[in-house]
Amino acid sequence: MERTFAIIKPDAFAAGNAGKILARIYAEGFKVVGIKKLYMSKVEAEGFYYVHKERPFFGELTDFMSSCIVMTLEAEGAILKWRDLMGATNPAEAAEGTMRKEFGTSIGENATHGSDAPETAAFEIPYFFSGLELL
Ligand code: FUP
Repeated sequence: MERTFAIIKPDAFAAGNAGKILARIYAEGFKVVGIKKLYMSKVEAEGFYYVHKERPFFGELTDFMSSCIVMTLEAEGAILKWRDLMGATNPAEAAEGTMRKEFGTSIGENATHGSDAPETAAFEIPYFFSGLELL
């Protein structure tokens, strides 16, 4: 079993799509081992996305990441499985049936986040969850 870190981003949350995204997560067989709603501060978003700090969209991205649902998901091959269900970063390029195709509106407002590698998941999960929240 593998764990990955997932976010329902502010655009999807505000549009009332969190329930539909969660329903897909369960339908695809993930176990939701941690879940909470939070308001990410600018500083927290900057720490989370530090790998992108030199990119031109960093300011916009870290302003945008505010009211979110953060999750830790578990499944066989959870990292790739959730990346596949999310679809391409740009909703315009995402495959039919993926979360970003269905619920994303632009490359910045793309509905969901998912860890892209085991090392990323190992950083992202404990960034938002303590061990006691993942029992
Ligand atoms: P992903 O792993 O699919 O979320 O994509 P990236 O790590 O490349 O990008 C992280 C986030 O930065 C994206 F979800 C949205 C934002 N972004 C932009 O706003 N513009 C870009 O050109 C690329 C990424």
